Amino acid sequence: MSKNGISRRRLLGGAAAAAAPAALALGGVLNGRGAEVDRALAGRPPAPNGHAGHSDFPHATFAAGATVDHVRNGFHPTEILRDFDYGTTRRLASGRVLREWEIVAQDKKIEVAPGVSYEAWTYNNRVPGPTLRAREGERLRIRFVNASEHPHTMHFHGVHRAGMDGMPGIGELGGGGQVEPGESFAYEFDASPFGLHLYHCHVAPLAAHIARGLYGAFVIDPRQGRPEADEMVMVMNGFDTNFDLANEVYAVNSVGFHYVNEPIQVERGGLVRVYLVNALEYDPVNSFHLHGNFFQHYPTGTSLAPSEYTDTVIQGQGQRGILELEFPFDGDYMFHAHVSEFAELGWTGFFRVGDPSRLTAAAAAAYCELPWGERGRT
Ligand SMILES: [Cu+2]
Repeated sequence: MSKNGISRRRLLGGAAAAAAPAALALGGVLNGRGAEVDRALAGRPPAPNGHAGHSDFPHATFAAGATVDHVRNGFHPTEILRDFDYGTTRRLASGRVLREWEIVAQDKKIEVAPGVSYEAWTYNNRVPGPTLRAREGERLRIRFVNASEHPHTMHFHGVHRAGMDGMPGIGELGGGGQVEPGESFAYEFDASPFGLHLYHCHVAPLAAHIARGLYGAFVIDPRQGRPEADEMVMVMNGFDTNFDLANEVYAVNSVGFHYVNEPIQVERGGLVRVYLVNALEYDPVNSFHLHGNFFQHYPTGTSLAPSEYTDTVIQGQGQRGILELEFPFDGDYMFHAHVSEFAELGWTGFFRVGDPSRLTAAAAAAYCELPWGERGRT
């Protein structure tokens, strides 16, 4: 509940029961909870048929045509998607590979929806932090510099000694506990097990430190590698823009509706691999649902055999999985949280398969179907 006693969840539920126009409902819901979000949503006009309207607009976003200032943010979700940070490597006398990174924590204001800013805490000036990628069995060294105003750590998921766990109070004698502003520490451990993991700050209050943006994906490739694919990272996150312990904006890679404005271009028939991580705080469950297709799901990426062929995965906080799929047909295919409330507050995107300008009329008619039953770009 927020200070004024209005819960977004309750209002959304009430709005749904009354079949109120979603755009109006969202505007009303967010009144008093986030004036900036309310203004951003004001670009979505109501439609006469009672659905969230956008008849003049090809897609539903916070504000038609508006985007955040990616340059000022210093990162771009379309680039983050395929940006894997391999660090630098050198061979040790033993013949093993030592892989190293430097990660700096800094405070930084970012724009998470048009006109909606957030006082983030960042790893290397971006949210999510860099996607660190290594190979099973390598020696990893991550030099962490805390240039923030607050104490932080880097807590890696994986197998390592307690002193390297990034936990305040544990390993303090070795300097591996809480890293105060101006301090630094080098985490060092072996890359194990292979799979899709994450790292995040572990300073209390934990939810607040994570929610501010201190998290990132951590990929350990199996020794033998995985089949060649168009690989991308999706870190599901959210932003509590008024600090009432509930999120106002939901996203993949931080900017609400970014992949609606800039669909993810992929090749028809090519293997696509998605590294999907749930870094959401304040909501216990997140999910990923794909339209018009199914994917193989490798939970935590720790097995080379998929566990399920599906179109929806559910992830609790900190869970992650690898999705593999091919698109057999050209067109735009939506993906979104199947928690509909999240989808309507930013967690919605599209894959764009092939060249839309070459779509047939029939394909174009089905092109870009929106979750509330309307169609764009027909
Ligand atoms: Cu922290």
